[in-house]
Amino acid sequence: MAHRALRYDTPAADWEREALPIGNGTLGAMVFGGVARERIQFNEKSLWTGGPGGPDSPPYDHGNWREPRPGALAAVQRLIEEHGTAAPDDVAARLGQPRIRYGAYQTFGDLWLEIPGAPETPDRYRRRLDIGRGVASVEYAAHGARHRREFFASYPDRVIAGRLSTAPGPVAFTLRHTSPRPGDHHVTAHDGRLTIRGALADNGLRFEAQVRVVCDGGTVTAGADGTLTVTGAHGAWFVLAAGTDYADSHPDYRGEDPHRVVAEAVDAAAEQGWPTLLSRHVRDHRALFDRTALDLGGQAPPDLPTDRQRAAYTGGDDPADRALEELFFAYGRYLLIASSRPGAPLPAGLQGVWNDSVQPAWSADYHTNINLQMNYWPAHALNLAETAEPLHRFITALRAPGRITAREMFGARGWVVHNETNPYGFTGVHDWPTAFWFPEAAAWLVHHLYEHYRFTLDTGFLRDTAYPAMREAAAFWLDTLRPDPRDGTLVVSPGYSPEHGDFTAGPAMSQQIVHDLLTATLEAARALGDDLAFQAALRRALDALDPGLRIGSWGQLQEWKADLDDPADTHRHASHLFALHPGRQIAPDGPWAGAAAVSLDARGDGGTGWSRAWKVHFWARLRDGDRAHRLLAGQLTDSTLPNLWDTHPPFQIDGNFGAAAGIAQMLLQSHRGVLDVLPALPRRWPDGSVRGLRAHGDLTVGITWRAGRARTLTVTAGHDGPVRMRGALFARPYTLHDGATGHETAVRDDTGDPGDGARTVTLAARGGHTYRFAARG
Ligand code: FUC
Repeated sequence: MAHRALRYDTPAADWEREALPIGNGTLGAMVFGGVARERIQFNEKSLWTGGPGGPDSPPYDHGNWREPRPGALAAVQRLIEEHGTAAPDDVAARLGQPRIRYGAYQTFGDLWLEIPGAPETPDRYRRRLDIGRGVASVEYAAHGARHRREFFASYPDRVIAGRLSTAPGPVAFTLRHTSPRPGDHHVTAHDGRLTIRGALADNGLRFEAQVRVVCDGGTVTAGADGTLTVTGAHGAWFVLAAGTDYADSHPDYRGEDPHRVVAEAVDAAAEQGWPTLLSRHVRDHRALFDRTALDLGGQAPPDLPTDRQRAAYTGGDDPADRALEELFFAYGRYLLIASSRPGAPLPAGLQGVWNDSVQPAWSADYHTNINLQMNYWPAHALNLAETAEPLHRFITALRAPGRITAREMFGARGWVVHNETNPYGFTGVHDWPTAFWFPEAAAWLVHHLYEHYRFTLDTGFLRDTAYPAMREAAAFWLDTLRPDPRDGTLVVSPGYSPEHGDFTAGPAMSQQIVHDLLTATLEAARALGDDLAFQAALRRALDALDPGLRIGSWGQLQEWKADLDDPADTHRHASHLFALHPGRQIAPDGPWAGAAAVSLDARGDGGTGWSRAWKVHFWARLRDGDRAHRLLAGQLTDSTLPNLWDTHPPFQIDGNFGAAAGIAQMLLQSHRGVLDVLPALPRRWPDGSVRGLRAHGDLTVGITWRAGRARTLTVTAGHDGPVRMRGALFARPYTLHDGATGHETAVRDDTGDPGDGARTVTLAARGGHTYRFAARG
């Protein structure tokens, strides 16, 4: 098994490429490990400019049209009907508008620890991130003493914590805060406490951070310049808490002043003492992290630094390569735990919870034409369901502003959000021609609410959270789908396949997303046994809907309803394959799979990090494990930084999450109502095991395999009910035990799957029971 740590033998010189991330879903920090100067850049998720609260003129508009535009949408629809396409520039001129007060995620600044008498060149320098415990550390020797620092972000205690120790002592340092927005806050220091308090000039958002320093022996002195200096201590530690008065409530997006919560968090943490704080953190982290483990038989030399391991990686047969793949999988889970936990003010954005800038790329926002969605692909499959809670709340909070956009722009019921959004309910449009129009985003987001139900079978969640948002998103499409004069089917118009081509009526992705939404909403309504008139309306729309699946002149799955695809086009978005993943219209042995493969071949194996990670999923769903692995290997060689962050470029975390989820997708799938065991195992992974994967139907699954064949399968059912399963394991002799009774039990043998030697069987599972299949011989 891979070492569960990233390790380096020099301090980080660069935030994006080398520093190491810690986080508790709300707070994030990047640890540099400098010897004479430790730098800890930190974030609080809701420190965002933009939105309401700024000057009255011009007021924040959520991206809704500032002046009514009667007939504008109809004119674009007519243009498309007459000419087949409309140019993005023209549509943006008619339907877009310059974006105002959109804002950007902000760094909270840096904590610096100046260490007097530190050596120029220490001995045995080690910088590590132990992802199994969630602890970053720095160690070195100098002048006959060993120096050690540890840092972590505690979810239960809502602080970032750090400790410095020297054996033999003493410990001494000076701590200060700096910010790239020097004018918007004051820093005060007294009684071992640093207080950073201010308000963003842009929107008046109030923010506060406090640091409390605690030392064992020695003294802490407060400087008039806002510093705290520790001298003569045996050891010293600090805790940092931060907050803002942001709330996800439309229209003012303001809540409680952060002072009380921040002060309480640092005081309570300081009160506890370091050992308790650390052990509470490690226990909390491991409760999530240890649920899942992947073993591909990887092995890396124990002292090989991670940057060198990554640089040497070729995606070949070397066990060190497999060790990196295992680590990348585990790191994706680590990063999700660190950047999204229940109660966090916002979900994981383009950079998770991390950002060192006041003007990050794309504002480090919430792009909803793939990126935010990809961030949460690992949440359920990788057994971290609770990390999706901030996403669920974010989606719920978009409904109020999204309803206004639906009404004002489309004259429709329901709610929408377009290509990207911010914490302030930006559900309307801007005017970047190839990336401003995407009302399908709401439908794609509620897919995640329904997935939560499919994985957990939590009917309370379905009734109270998922269904109301799905129903309202579906109502929008019931009002806006239009009969296509070409063939009478219902289509989305204007439709735009993300970041690509012209505006048309009924592009594949638009149709497939709407198909997914209407299908899921109908299923949900049936599961709840309610809403019969709405069910009938959904059924009628589905019957008339163009499903967005069409095979074109060169055998490709068409991206547009007319055959416009260029076989030489290698654009990173492959949006027309939504039906393959995350949708479920395309089955690997069904009529569209071949065309999907033709399209994917033409698009090629390149692309940005998220693009490759999506392609890992596509090939896994086509059951081509070797091709999926090739994409994963390409991501590790071309799109991964020394600290194993995904790079678009720049750093963009969706690729990390997408790759981890893609590995799971190669080993287990359940989206079509059948538990597919080892659907896309690559030849590079002949022997291995995985445990703690989750599948639809409230199932937890473990698999071991040898020489490319499953040897054991354990399935723990959360609910009573039939579990259909498919795999080569069931085609040869095996034993099956019910762990709860200890008895042998049996399955119903359904079908053989011609061609690949797999069979499908059905187990009558009992909730709480674990079933173990073991190949014989
Ligand atoms: C989408 C992508 C870009 C980038 C941006 C943040 O629009 O097309 O590649 O990832 O999001």
